[in-house]
Amino acid sequence: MAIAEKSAKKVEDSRADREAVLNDFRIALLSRHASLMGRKEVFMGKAKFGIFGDGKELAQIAMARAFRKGDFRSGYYRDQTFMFALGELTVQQYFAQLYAHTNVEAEPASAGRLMNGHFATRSLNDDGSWKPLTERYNSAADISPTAAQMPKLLGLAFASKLYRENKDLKQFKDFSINGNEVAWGTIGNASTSEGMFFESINAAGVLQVPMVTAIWDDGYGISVPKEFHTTKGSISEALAGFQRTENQKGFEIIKVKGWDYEGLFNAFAKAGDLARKQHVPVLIHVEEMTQPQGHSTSGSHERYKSKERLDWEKEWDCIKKFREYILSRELASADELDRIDAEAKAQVKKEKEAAWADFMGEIKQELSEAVTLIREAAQESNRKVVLEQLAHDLSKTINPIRKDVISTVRKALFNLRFDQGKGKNKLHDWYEQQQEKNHERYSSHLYSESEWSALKVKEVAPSYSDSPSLVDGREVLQAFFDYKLGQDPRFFAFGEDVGKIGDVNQAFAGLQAKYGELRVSDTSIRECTIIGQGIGTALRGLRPVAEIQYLDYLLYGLQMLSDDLASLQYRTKGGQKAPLIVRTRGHRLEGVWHAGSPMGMILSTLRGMLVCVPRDMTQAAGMYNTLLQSDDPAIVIECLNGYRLKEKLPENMGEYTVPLGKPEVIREGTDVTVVTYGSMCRIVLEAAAELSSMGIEVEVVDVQTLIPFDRFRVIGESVKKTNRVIFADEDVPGGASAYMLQQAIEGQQLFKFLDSEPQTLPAKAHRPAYSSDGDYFSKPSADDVIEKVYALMHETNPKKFPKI
Ligand SMILES: Cc1ncc(C[n+]2csc(CCOP(=O)(O)OP(=O)(O)O)c2C)c(N)n1
Ligand SMILES: [Mg+2]
Repeated sequence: MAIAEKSAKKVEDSRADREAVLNDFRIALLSRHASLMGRKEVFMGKAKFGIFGDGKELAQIAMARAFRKGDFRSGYYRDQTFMFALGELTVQQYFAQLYAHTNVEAEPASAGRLMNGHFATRSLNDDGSWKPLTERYNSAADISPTAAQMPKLLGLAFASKLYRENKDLKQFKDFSINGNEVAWGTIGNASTSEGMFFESINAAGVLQVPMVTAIWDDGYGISVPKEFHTTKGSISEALAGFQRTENQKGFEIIKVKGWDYEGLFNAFAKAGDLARKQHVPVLIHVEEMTQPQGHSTSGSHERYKSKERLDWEKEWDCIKKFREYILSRELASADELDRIDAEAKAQVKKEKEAAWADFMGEIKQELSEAVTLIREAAQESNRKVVLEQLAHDLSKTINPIRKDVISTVRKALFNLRFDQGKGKNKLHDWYEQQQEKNHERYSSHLYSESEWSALKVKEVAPSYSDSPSLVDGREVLQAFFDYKLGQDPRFFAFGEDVGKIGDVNQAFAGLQAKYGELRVSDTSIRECTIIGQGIGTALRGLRPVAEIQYLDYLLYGLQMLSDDLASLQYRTKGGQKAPLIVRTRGHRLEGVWHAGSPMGMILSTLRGMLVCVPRDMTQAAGMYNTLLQSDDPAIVIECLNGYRLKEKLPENMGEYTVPLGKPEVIREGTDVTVVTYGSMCRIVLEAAAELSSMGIEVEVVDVQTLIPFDRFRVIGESVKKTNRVIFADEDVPGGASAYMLQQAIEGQQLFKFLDSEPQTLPAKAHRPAYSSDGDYFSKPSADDVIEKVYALMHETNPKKFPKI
């Protein structure tokens, strides 16, 4: 390059540099003013709660500059500046979330379903199909529990490893370009005390995945200072042993100050580079951050911070230091910076007002329609005075919310109960239309609403040759997994002992040798991050089957499933999906930790996931096939005592599917319906054979899936015939048997068909005691079923069935 050219480039560079720095300054101030005004909105009563990112602006701008298309963030409520800097969040959208605007265009992260500070980008089109993620900046959908962003972060990073190292995945360019994507995590200093933080960090070090974890260290977790949270009061010092060395893989650990503009840029650039190119996990400990407004709108930090600390925070505020840096480098004058500040403030004010007007506009429109309709109905009613008063009060509400409108309409309808007029009908119709809209606003997308919903997968029955081979149950599964691994490179399975030995019951036996360690892999013992690994990879278009070795150990992963996976489609209103399948085994074997059947726990914590309880491995394989063609997340609980039982091997492996929510009548009968599932099916069938010899014909219904539950009224049809029903299972009293009773009796309005009280037959309330006797005295046996059914028949006809 000629000298003249060189110096021209230098001028060019410094201009670009100056403009970039001033733009960063503008974004920092935009974000700061959003925080300051956000807090005021809460105190004015326009929003219920606020938590803001003030004091953390600079590091987030640095992180945004190192972030590339295709990358993913998994972070927490402080990250507004990062989202602004990437252009993935406007100030108006930010305020729309603060107000809980239910319109998805206005508030794309959660459509008003989450309180402010929960960031997310939309990975899906409106029809549930994927957008090309490699052309986008991606943020996983935040959740509130501290550190719960970490397990999924591991999975997001692990996906890059799979995309890079498995050549059959190179074709999926919408999801990854050669595994070049970095997963960026953010977490507060105090949240690093959580077990899942340590579990995720350890797993990332073992797996060597491109995961950059930035710790925003402001010295506190609400009121508690970091000495109470972290050994040595420093997470980077506590984790120093994770530092990689020349000879040993591990983490790169970087320390930087939250007010050091250049230091932050270098730290994040270096971290991004290392992770992206070499798949080395990196930890960035960002110290000396502040909280200018305290933790949240729920309290004031003057209560627990000393005057010295508060003064220190003022002095070391990152925006103040940034300003000093710009002035010292003479990149702009004080006047120029003041002007940028004033402009940022004006912009925030304008966008905040637009967000409020938009939010209020919709509600005011509904309010005005309701007032008009109540007044019209009042004219024809002898409750005119009351109704007019209701309409009047509603019309005068300051800052009305939707509840004010709908509640008033309902009160009006209570008052109109004796009226027959047109006005009442119009009001009623309007109310019903609104309730449909409100269902869509507040209750849609708990399950997939796309064309790939598991409920829409075509049913194909298993077919058998004239003389089918009789094989161990585990071999049926093995045949299916073999088929699927060969058919879909996105499908992979992992968990404790899943790789080399092909799981403790050998359904994957030999498949690692055939398909490689990336497809069928062993993990360390870490249920919580096994689930996170599944969620993160599923968020990036892969089809994981994450194994929890025994159902009793699901508890370790349950929190991730409940808080994250089960709520994902709901809390993003269909903006993200993670069709993870959790495979586990339970119900009946031996002892307190290998024979549990905590189905009620699953049912009440995992709404949003499908819950499959196959009675044998043929049904299980068919369910996996259904699920792997769908985009719903699910859990499949196989029968722990079923792997060595003989089953007929279907001929059309990989083709046949089991429809979800369709119970099967596995024995016909006329006297009593026994509804059950899983390992209890065999026990109830055994009892039914014995009862038949006593002159009682039991109809046995296997529900097959608890969610969805009997979409075809199979139980109802059976009860219409028998007029008696027992719900039997191995859960505690009031657990899944009570759930089935509620779903069937209330859901299918079976009360009128019953001649006897509906009953449940669960296990004992305690955990199952060890050994065969422990099982017999803890869980329902065939004898218990016989007694229960017989007692019902005795009550009906004591002559024919005398007391035993
Ligand atoms: C599992 C769980 N426990 C408690 C809380 C309540 N909580 C919310 S934020 C917070 C403090 C977090 O502090 P830190 O990680 O340092 O983040 P900071 O707010 O300081 O940025 C607590 C205890 C929570 N959200 N989740
Ligand atoms: Mg903190």
